[in-house]
Amino acid sequence: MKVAVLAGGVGGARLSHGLYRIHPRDLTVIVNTGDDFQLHGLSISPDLDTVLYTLAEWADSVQGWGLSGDTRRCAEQLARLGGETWFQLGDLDLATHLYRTQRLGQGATLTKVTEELARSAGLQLRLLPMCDAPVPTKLRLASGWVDFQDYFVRRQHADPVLECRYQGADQTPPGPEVVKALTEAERIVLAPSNPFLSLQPIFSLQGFAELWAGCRARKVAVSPMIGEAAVKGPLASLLASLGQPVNSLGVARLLKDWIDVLILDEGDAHLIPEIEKCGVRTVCTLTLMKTDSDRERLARVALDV
Ligand code: FO1
Repeated sequence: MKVAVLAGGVGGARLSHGLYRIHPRDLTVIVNTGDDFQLHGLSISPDLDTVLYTLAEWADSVQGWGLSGDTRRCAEQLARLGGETWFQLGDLDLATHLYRTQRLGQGATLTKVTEELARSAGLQLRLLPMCDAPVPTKLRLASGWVDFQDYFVRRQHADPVLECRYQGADQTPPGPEVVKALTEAERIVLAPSNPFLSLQPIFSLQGFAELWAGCRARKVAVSPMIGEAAVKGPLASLLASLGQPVNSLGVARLLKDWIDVLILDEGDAHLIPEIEKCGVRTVCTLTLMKTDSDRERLARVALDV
């Protein structure tokens, strides 16, 4: 079965890993690039790297991002020099940014560079950025518009968000390999990623709604909310500040025009009647992924729906 996944962030990486372990061939992971930015003259793609490292089993599994066992000698020296260290780049992680920046500078597309990195990591699946041009996510806080990593890392996503903007998305089509993978897919999985920060950037791409409507695959999402809390990151705060219920019903309302089925945590079964009123079918299971076998089990549920 040809499977395509939309993913961003740590939750997206973890379910992608589960899918990869049970279904390594005919799998395409399409990753949000709205978090991408330039720092120290380097092109940094955090969600692509988090998915790559997790699939390759190189990731720091506690933190979710960066490389297991990485060191920070360069960051320590940079701090001595008075450089910017608010965004922590590990010594081994730097190699990825140096490689990507070098290859992009030689005219390679982000899709091509990502394919090279996946091959170097020994991965059999297709790992794709959602598009090749920059589509930076911006967030409006009380103090005004800020870039994504300023909001997410520098400010530790502590500020209420009043509006999200996916700059340039409506003039940027999804990459040709993305179109092909989604059109050919027999199952599309929306990983438990933040709908505002990881999925909406993909939905906002030029022509994506038409492309999506033409995809025959069943579209199954895994809710990133368990109870009133996000498993990781600022989703609960975003649901509250952007006027949605702070639970999987809020997620269902955001995704209802994009999905057929929402997989939610067993503890949230009481939300099913309200969710099904949105026209979304539901499946209940344990959705917290603490171990690799949790990831595989949830992946199997997403494919068996
Ligand atoms: N997140 C942080 O909270 N602090 C960091 O210093 C940080 C560094 C970092 C470096 C490389 C990378 O790929 C991700 C990194 N992240 C960091 C996580 C990143 O901000 C988020 O994973 C995504 O942008 C949102 O999912």
